Formats: sequence, structure tokens, C-alpha cells
Amino acid sequence: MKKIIDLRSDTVTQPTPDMREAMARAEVGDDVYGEDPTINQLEALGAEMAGKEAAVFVPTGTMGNQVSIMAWTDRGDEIIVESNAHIFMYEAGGPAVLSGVQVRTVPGTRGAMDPDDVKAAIREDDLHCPRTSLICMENTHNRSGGCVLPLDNMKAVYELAKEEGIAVHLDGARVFNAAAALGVDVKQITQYTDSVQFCLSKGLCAPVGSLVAGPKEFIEKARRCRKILGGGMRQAGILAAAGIVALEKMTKRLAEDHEKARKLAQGLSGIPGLDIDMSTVQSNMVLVGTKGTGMDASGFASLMKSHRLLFNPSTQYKVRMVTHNDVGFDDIDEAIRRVKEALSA
Ligand code: TLP
Repeated sequence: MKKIIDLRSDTVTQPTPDMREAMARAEVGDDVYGEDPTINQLEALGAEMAGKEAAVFVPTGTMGNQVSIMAWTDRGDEIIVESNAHIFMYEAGGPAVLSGVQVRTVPGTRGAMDPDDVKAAIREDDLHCPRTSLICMENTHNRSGGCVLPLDNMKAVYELAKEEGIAVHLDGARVFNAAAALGVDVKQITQYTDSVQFCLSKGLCAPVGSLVAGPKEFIEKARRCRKILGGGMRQAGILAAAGIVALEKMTKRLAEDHEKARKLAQGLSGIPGLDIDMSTVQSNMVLVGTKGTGMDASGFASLMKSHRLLFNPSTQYKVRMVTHNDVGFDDIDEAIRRVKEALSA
């Protein structure tokens, strides 16, 4: 029986042996009382790495984004997000349900919003209009296939927001991938955002958890919002221990996943029927067009599933493949081989 090669997401990664050991040893306490030393250590480390005053540990990236939106806004406000943002596409309408805000979308190029479009979307101070209270960016940008927002674009949006007195939040689920791709310290990115949510459980391999980092007063509010959502955990230092390994060790190896993605993209792009825009292969994802095979994305994904190669449809004619710590370079060679074999049969 062939081994399963799982490229559905970097969320499928298993905690590393170092993580399991740290989890077993973790000193814990009741975090709702602020008494879990391992969580306190993780929050301090995350804040320091992101260049922010404070941080709060949350169970998921989705909760990280939602507590941030809740803490920055009032009911009836409007928030601006890029039209393919995770917050808009995949958080089950959370901003409307949880914060009572409406979402205004601005189209992006590979996830980057044009500052002029953002400016045009900001509401005037008029009794008829909702108040624009938050602008969200996403880096890396999932739906564009892991593209990295250019730093000057983030800077322009941030400066515009500051002129208008509007807060900026970054969905940095994979911000360490963005930093690795740009070859910069993550602070170079987070300097252009007031708050950031980053995931420990994706390419960084922790089993659970995200951090929200930002100004102290905002984090106090976010902590309260986390409690509202039922995210006040108790002896969760067991999870935070893996998060510390994720930040200290696993952030340093992400460039390797990017190399695997390039290798995969190069290998697949030579196969008749498949269409890949190499310029979008910037981090650990590859979007593969399937139209030329005569199959749509789900048809192609289910064909390859029968060859024990897993990935997800992204749009009607595009699948997304994600590289990570649990697929090796040899698995990439094998994945390319299986696709070739399946399409030539
Ligand atoms: N993304 C998942 C799916 O939800 C699509 C994936 O497999 O990529 N922001 C971004 C940019 C994300 O990609 C994700 C997860 C989240 C937030 C939410 O994180 P979780 O899954 O921890 O709630």
C-alpha cells in the first residue's frame, strides 16, 4: 500500500518529538487567573517577537481574528478587508454574528489592496453611514496561493489608516512564512499593523493555538472578548509549551517548505494539462489549474485521492497544494510521479 502524501494544508502537521516532550514537562496553572507560567512565557515571547506590548493565547486563528475584530470595533461599525480574505471567506460570518459589524471588501492583487481603493472605501463622517473602524490585511495571503504582501503596500495601507485614525489588524496566520519568504525579521512586517494574529498550529507544527499581539490596552480587551467566546482555558500551558517550541525552533525552518513548494510547482508545471503561475509560488503553497486536463478541481482532487495524494480544491478549476514539515523532498518527487502517472493513464 502506497504511503499517503497529504498536501491539503499545513494544519495537518503533527507536533514534533521536542513539542511532545515539552508538553509532558510543562508547568501549568489556571490561566483564567493568569497563573499558567507556560502560557505567560509564550505570551511574552510572542509579544516580543512581534514587536508588540502584549499578547494573548487563543485556541485558533479564527478566534484570534474574531477577538481582534471584537476588541477594535463597536456594533454597527464597518471593517475593510480584501475580497478573498480568510476573515471574509472562511470564518462563518463571524464579524456579523459576534461583533455586529458589516464587512466591506476591497479587491486585491495577490492579496494586496490598492491604497487608493482602501481610501475610497473609508466612510465619511455622516449620520447615515457606518463608521469604518478597522482595516484588515492578510500575509501570507491564503486564497492567492500563499503570496506575500509587499512591505511597501502594507506600509501605504497602514499610513493611510493612521491618517484616518483607523486601526489595522493583520491576519498573520502564516506571517512567519511571509518573513521567511522576504528574508526579514517578522517585526519588519508587524510594524505596519496595530494588532496581529499568528498561528502556531500551521507550518509551525504546534497541535493547537494562536497568539494575538498588540498594544496592552487592546490585549486586555481581547482577553475579555476571548472569555465571551468561551476561549478562557485553564491548564493550557500543556499547549503553550508546544507553542514555545514552535516559535523558537520551527520558525527557522520554513524556508525549506518554500523550497519544497517551488520544487513541486516546477515538477508539475511540465505536465500537460496542468497550469501553474510560477510567479505566485512565493511561500509554501502551489495553486494548480486543472482546466487543461478536462477535469474540474474536485474531479482532479478525487482522482489523485485514489492515488493516495491529498489536496483540496480552491476554486472551480484550481487546486491548492501545501507543503510542510511532514512531507519530505522525496515525497514531493513521489507526488509529481503520481500525478504524471494518473494523467497519462
Ligand atoms: N486556514 C485553513 C482553512 O481554514 C482554509 C487552511 O487550511 O489554510 N487565517 C488564515 C489566513 C488561514 O489560512 C486560516 C486557516 C485561519 C486564519 C484560521 O485558522 P484556524 O484554522 O486555526 O481557525
